[in-house]
Amino acid sequence: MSSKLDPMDLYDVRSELSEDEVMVKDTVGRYVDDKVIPLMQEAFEQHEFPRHLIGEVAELGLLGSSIEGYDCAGLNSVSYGLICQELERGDSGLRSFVSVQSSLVMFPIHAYGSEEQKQRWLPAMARGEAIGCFGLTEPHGGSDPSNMKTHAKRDGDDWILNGAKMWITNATIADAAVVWAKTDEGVKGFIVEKDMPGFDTQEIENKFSLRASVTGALFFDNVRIPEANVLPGVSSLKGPLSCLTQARYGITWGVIGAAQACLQEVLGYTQDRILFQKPLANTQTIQIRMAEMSRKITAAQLLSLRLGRIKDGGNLSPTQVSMAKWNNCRAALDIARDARDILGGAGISAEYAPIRHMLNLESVITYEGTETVHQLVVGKELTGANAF
Ligand code: TGC
Ligand code: FAD
Repeated sequence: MSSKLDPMDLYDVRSELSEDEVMVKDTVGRYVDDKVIPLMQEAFEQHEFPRHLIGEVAELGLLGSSIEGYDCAGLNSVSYGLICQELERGDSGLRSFVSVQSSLVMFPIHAYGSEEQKQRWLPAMARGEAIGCFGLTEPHGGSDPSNMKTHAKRDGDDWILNGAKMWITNATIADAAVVWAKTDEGVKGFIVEKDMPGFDTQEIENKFSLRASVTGALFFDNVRIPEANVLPGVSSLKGPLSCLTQARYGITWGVIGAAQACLQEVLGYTQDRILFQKPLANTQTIQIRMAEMSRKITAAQLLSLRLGRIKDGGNLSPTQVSMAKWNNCRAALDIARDARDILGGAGISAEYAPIRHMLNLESVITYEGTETVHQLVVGKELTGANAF
């Protein structure tokens, strides 16, 4: 049987995309094939984020791509999703960089910042000349940010910030950190600049996951922050949680790319691997396993596309994002683990993509709300009972 269906897109999701969306997908896809995939194995092995990619993704308009104005591309949500998908087909580390810069740093400055803050940071961040990070998680427990200890007190026209944040993407390379802290006036967002006295960062070494991404800790010891660096538009946990909704949405697409890279690898490998006088691809169990991968990818694609259309329609519920973040991360991680196994011994080598994606996805299923957090968000929606 010869099939005309695209093995990476069995339900022809591509035909549901507008011309502009197809152009975004193809442009980023070509970039990832040419410039990203060839260097990711080494970057992962070297435990290094390839920083020269920042200028390239900026040049392509991928930073803050959903923002209108401020030198940003003003693309719709489906396009942002497709960008995440194509980048993560290369590596979750690069997609993480773009997620954090776009959804967790530029989004809150755009949504809650003053005009002066927007003018100062957004164009520079879109060009990749200023890098941001997002500090919400603290060492004592990230799932429950309402229990944050980092706090700020007014002192004349300034604020004094104390505390620590942990597991922060881009921590040591950021020019500005959007840091969430408790105050007497509610949870507020502070733009902490890298040279402010009392602000320190430390890289987290020895990660076995997201090795091609910078992760670190932030420390605040009586950091004096001028009022001009406080986001005026929000004073509650809704501020940081609304940023998470943006980033989680992108992740639902991103992990599809990682899963596609794994399926692509085993589709090729099993054609060439001859065992018991026939290609591995001709055995029933291998076909069932790859069909399972395709089923999960297809379901994830349809979920994210529908989610993107809802988001572009302006009616997105965080619960819907939780469902897709949970489903798609679980699917991608299961696919990566199974692809690793189908490669046999070769599957433990970084020369093949699945083990790198598998290790990365262990972070992706944990950050931006663990699987359990998203299951309990859906559970709360269904029952009305808060089980956290
Ligand atoms: P809860 O009482 O439910 O809500 C407080 C207020 O916030 C609103 N809200 C949301 N708004 C927008 N989006 C969401 N996802 C929202 N979730 C809640 C809510 O309506 C309420 O508003 P209001 O007006 O009534 O005050 O808050 P809770 O404290 O009970 O928390 C609920 C829970 C557990 C779901 C939340 O704390 C949570 O999501 N925890 C997980 C934390 C998390 O995901 N952290 C991620 C850190 S950033 C990160 O991982 C970056 S990785 C980057 C990368 O490299 O890609
Ligand atoms: P915990 O909250 O301590 O959870 C531990 C376990 O308990 C988990 O399995 C969890 O599911 C489970 N659990 C929690 N609550 C319940 C419950 N009620 N019932 C049952 N089980 C429960 N954070 C940022 O702020 N900014 C970043 O840029 C950022 N980047 C990251 C990059 C990487 C590589 C990683 C690994 C993390 C990053 N994070 C970032 C942090 C991430 O969001 C947290 O790791 C995540 O939210 C989980 O928090 P935790 O690690 O403290 O685990």
